Amino acid sequence: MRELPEYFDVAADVANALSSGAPVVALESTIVSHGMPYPENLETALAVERIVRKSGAVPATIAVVGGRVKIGLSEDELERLGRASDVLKLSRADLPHAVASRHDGATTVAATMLLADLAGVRVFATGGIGGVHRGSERTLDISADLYELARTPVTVICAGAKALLDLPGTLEVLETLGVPAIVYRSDEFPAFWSRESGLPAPLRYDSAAEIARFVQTQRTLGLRSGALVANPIEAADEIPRSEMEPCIAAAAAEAQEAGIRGKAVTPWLLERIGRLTSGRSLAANVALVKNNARLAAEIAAFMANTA
Ligand code: PSU
Ligand code: MN
Repeated sequence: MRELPEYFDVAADVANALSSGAPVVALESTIVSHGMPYPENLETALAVERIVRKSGAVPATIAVVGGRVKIGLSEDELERLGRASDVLKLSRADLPHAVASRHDGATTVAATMLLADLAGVRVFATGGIGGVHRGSERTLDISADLYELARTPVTVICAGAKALLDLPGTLEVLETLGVPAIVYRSDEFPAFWSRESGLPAPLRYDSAAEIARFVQTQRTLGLRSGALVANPIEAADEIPRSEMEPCIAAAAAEAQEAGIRGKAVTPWLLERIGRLTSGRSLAANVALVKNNARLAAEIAAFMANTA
């Protein structure tokens, strides 16, 4: 394992797996503190860790607790992040503040990638990445997740970008930044709660082995960027696009009306859409994260074999 700053705590099972070359899957914590209500957030986080283990990899949920960077969280720490309302939402820009001022902070996709890379974890499962917000021509709100994917060599397994975003714009920016967007077993880029977005898959692979080989080739080409793997939600769990779209439009209009800005936008919209769908969007969100954890563990196993 690499030399890490004093304020890093790497869980024993994660450290063992990393030093023996066994597969590890990073998991984020913003989805716990800001993406889902309690207790569903905690139940989901624990269930996702179990799925990663059952699929043959070691889970490493990443967060900042009392200013210490945790690569792998205890159940008590997960509970603390799931219950508290004063947990910071940490992207790349906020990370040093949380550490230096000894705060609790949940890491977004961007911050989780950055910390996973420092610790030597190369595969990361989440729900949906941040992206280009609708109306970005006015607000310039584009998630730091996209820029992180461009510069940090971690493979991120998600269910697409959250459909409340501008999906064509998000794919354009990924292409501009040189981030490969691979869709697993579909010709269409998925829209988080829905399998379809109407947008073609930039790249398609049908097996974890092929994805591992792609990432290996990125490295031998000297590319230091990450890769995005979009794993469509299972048909049985999805909410069709036609049903989601009116809820998303209503929530987005209300957010604008209420003057919601910056970091608050994504958590606010997720909560509002949860209410508008009477909890169905939350159930779909839970299902897709579990689905991503399984695929991530499989990819991590192939990557460990070719390390
Ligand atoms: N995926 C989910 N729920 C979430 C998020 C992703 O299913 O809450 C979080 C991720 O942490 C992602 C963040 O990085 O939302 C994006 O926030 P923003 O748009 O402010 O960059
Ligand atoms: Mn933003």
